[in-house]
Amino acid sequence: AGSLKDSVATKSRVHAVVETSRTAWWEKARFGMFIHWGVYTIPAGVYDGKEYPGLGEWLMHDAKIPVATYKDYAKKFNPTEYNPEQWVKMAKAAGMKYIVITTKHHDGFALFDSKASDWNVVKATPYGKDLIKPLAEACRKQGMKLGFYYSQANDWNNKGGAAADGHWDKAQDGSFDDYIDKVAIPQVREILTNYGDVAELWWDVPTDMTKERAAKFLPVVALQPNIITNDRLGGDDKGDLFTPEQYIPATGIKGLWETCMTMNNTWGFKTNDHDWKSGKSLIRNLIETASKGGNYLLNVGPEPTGKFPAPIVERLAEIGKWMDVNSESIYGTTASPFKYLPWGRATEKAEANGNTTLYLQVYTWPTDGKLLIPGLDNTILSAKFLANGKALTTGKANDQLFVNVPTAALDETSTVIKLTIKGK
Ligand code: FHN
Repeated sequence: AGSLKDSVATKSRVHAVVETSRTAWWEKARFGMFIHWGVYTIPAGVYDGKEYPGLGEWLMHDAKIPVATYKDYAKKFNPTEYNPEQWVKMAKAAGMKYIVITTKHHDGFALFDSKASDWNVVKATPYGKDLIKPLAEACRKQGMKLGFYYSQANDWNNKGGAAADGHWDKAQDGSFDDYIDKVAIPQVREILTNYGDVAELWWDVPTDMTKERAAKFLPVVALQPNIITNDRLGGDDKGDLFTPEQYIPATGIKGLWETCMTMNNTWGFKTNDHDWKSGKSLIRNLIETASKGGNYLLNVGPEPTGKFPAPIVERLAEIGKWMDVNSESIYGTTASPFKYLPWGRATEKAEANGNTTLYLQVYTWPTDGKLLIPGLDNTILSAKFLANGKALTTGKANDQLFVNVPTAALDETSTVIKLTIKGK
């Protein structure tokens, strides 16, 4: 029999992650937590008595809130329930291996102590303390990698910052290059200097960013030689990561990629967005993404108090229950070798002994109890439920290998079958 790769339709891409020490953790991680947090959680989608339909963190722009009015919200930002240890614990329990937090979003509000602008949590809020520092400490303590989102171009409060479709308040006007030189670059230096190792740098919305302006940031990024950067700095910088957003690419991608998604319809907390995706659909997104060789960055929008909204806590726990017994089928796996499986997806792991482990991610159970694996020619050495190790028998009919399985999952976590097959 040919190798697994020969026998199934040729892969629509080559899994070309360059295994270097700098990116080795990436494929092992597969699952991270995005956190969007800031002053926009105070109005939380409502301005002047009107509910705005857009993203919570875009309210200042969508409602054209004047700078002075928006800055007043900071006087109410006092996250007394902020508990970064607990945040990291919840991320870890869900099976997440890294956290990416907005250190400064488009409203220009810095969640860290910055000398480059007083529009920050220490100077502008009653809370008066750096929010990033304790999170970095909690991540270090709990072995969680930490990444930083930084809105390098859009800044609707610091003078001269870009605004995707123009400023609405004269107080925002100023030189964009002055903003880059005096706010953005110094702040990127602050976040890459003051909080220890930074695993990922998440640029976003490169409005007005030219090659020359983008190039100015690179010597600062070099302060963190092992950092992985995304493809949104601007200019012709592609970074290390392709970053589809709110969707999973139809076919696999060459190299490192990460899709980021929300659990409802907003990144930043909104009082009235209750359109939550089910835990099951979030687990499916994780499986789909890993089965194409990508990472899943799932967003949390904490409330202004620092609490995670209850629906998010519930979903993180549900994902964690599935990951407790199935994470081996996600971490350190590579994309499915199959072009198509009628009943679900697969992830793969090459074993040191030359054999291959296949994790069959079953969504639809066969009514006849025979899970056919089209295109698999290799000898099946063993088959079992990953969740409880229960052995399964296999067979072959009309030249198609199959696994004998029940007609439905034993429970909501027994959805993965671990196959050991001979060779590649
Ligand atoms: O404009 C931002 C948005 O607020 C959010 O941060 C997302 C997350 O990927 N990025 C931009 C929209 O693409």
